[in-house]
Amino acid sequence: MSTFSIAVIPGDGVGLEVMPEARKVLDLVSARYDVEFEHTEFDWGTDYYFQHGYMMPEDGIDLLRPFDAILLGAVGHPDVPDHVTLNGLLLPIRRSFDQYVCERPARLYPGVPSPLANPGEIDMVIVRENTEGEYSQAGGFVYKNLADEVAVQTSIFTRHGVERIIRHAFGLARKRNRRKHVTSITKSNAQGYSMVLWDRVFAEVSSDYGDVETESLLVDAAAMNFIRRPHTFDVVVGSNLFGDILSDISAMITGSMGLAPSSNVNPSREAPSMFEPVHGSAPDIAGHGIVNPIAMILSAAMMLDFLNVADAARVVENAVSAVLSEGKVLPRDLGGEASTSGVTAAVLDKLRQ
Ligand code: GGG
Repeated sequence: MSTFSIAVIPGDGVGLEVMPEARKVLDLVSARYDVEFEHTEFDWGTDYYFQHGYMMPEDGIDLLRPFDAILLGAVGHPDVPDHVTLNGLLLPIRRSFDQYVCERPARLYPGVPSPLANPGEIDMVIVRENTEGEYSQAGGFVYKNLADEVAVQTSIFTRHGVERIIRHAFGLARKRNRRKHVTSITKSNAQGYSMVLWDRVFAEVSSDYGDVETESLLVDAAAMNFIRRPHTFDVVVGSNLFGDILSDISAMITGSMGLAPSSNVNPSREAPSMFEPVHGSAPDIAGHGIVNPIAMILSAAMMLDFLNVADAARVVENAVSAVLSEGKVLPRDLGGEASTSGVTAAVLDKLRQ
């Protein structure tokens, strides 16, 4: 029996509702696959912020470091600016543990309607650089709150950071063995330094992967082509900001944000990796028991893959796929009426069959 220690941070809003659902699924598969999960729950987030003035304690990173993996629900609260919640919890974890790979798969499951008229088969993974770029938090204010105030926000792109994420994307295209195709996203026509470095590194790295086809797109063209020809994408690699924006599009064309999982991975495994749904805390629907738990459940499946319990990960994905294609128990974002726990119950039923 393998035992994995999991740090569980439900966070805010619907994060508190989807996390118990993912844990039900993990409990069921752990019995069948001879693995044990030792969950330790952390009450960090905006309630913690209201009590203590920060989203997680000062030694929060040290407390998380010994764990095998982190499961995160969502962060964000209407009464706290989003830059406070994001920079107080999510981003320090990604950076401190060098989780430089963010994978955001987008698959159009059979039976799930896409808002596109002719989507074809959509099965892509967005590989988002996750520790630098536009999210580097380098900058500051001058004359803050005065009439002449100035804000400077610097994007930092290092050759090391760009090369390692691009290499990861090529490795993933080989591993998926689907279309063996990598699309690189930049805006190098307008951003003549950082994105030109990215283009150069992409060209250099691609010469080491002669078996993988490549394409380079400006981010605006990529946004258009996600709508026009989504079936042509396989692995898409982009910067922190572009990866974030494009993964909202890829989630919506495959049915809903409620289906989009993600991983934040440190491939060296020298620090824990984190698994979270792409969606945020959704305060508009939080507390009603109607949020779709599938993005969180699929994020837990990505964690199973990372922990080398790949058979269990496939079984969970197949159970979700069966529920979606059957179409009898669907959450509201997919046009159904099932509750959060009702959707999970349907997934658990499939897992038991
Ligand atoms: N599920 C995590 C969450 O709450 N994400 C909200 C968000 O705004 N994330 C921004 C990002 O991933 O960069």
